[in-house]
Amino acid sequence: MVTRASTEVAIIGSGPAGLMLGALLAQRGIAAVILEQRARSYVEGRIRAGVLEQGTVALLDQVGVAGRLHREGLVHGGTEIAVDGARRRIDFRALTGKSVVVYGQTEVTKDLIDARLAAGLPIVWEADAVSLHDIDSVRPWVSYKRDGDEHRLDCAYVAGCDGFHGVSRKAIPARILKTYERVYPFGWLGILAEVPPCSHELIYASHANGFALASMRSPTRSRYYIQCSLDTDIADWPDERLWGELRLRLGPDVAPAVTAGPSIEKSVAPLRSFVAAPMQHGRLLLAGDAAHIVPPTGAKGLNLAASDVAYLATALAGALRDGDPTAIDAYGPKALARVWKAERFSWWMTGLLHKLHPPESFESRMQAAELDYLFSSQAAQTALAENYVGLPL
Ligand code: RFL
Ligand code: PHB
Repeated sequence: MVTRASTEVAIIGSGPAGLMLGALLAQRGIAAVILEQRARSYVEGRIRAGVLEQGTVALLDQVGVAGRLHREGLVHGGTEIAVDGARRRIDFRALTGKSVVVYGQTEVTKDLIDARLAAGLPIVWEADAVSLHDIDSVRPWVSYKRDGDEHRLDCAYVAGCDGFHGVSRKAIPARILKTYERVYPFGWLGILAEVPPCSHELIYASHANGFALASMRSPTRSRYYIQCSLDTDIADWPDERLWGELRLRLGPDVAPAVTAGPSIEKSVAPLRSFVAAPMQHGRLLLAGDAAHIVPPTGAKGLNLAASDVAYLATALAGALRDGDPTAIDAYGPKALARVWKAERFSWWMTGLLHKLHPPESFESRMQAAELDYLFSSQAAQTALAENYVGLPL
């Protein structure tokens, strides 16, 4: 027996894209059901991004879930770039008038889930074998299994917010979907620890041994990363070795401020740039990591998910409330224009700060010249700052 239900928008995935879209649609009186393959505890436990652009904060404000963010989030008016220990502060506020907020993706996700459930809006956890049907028609539907039972959800539109490994993008025929990709020949080894951060702002460090990043989640919780090879085995990186390498790469001024402590989480993430186009096919609309991936260097992944769904909510409201189906067609091109600029910035910042080239090569001299230019030119610092704080929505 198949249990049937219907809604206006079937949202696949309860990451930041799916949850924010759900909140924006609810605000416009549009019904949506979120189908998530994982359990709530798993979704709420995933450690990922940490930096929110002002535009992302504004969206969370708009949907009324930014209370805790404003209490606990750390407002950063700048960041530091360190090159072999020499430091330069990029003053976001002076250069752009804007700042960013350090508040974990984990917390954003929890806040959105709590608000959605408190409002009595549906999330189906542990939805297995989610599959999209008839997306070329005006009556698409989604099938899934839960506890072994078969379900069918009829809808007007499907929002594919199921991340890079989800099923939605794969539902677009290969002859239509074009993908653009760069896989970087290194990863990031990350550590989360209950220790105070080494600085009140983030430090992005370029060092002969490779990139390092000092970040944080709160005044008592630190998040650090180092560039590592893709075949890194975390067993080879006991906490003490990792703290030592961080101190080395961050430089002698910062090293004494790095408080070591036991890791709460330690993992290796590969770095990738990826864009899939178009972001719409028939009644299927992709948003967030389902459509594009950036390397984390520019802190853009979560923020792009937010800008996508801001555009998507407007497009869906145009189609479903204002009777203007062409509103949907505007979504993909508008989102992609912003996505490509964030891809460019993330790729540029990755190339600027990572060890990529042999020491005496032409490319490594170009990289050194670019860093020197950044340190000495206000125009170059402004270009970094305006991209980092987020291009306009
Ligand atoms: P998400 O967060 O991946 O959420 C997708 C959701 O869809 C669910 N799902 C399915 N549900 C139903 N059926 C299926 N078949 C499904 N397949 C998947 C998943 O369980 C999940 O709940 O995508 P979204 O919403 O687009 O949000 C994007 C952001 O999460 C992402 O851009 C950032 O977290 C990227 N990212 C980072 N970005 C930064 O800016 N800074 C970082 O430090 C940073 N670290 C990271 C990251 C991404 C990582 N991934 C994807 C593995 C670290 C990691 C490990
Ligand atoms: C993080 O805190 O996890 C973080 C911050 C900035 C980045 C990437 C990750 O660019």
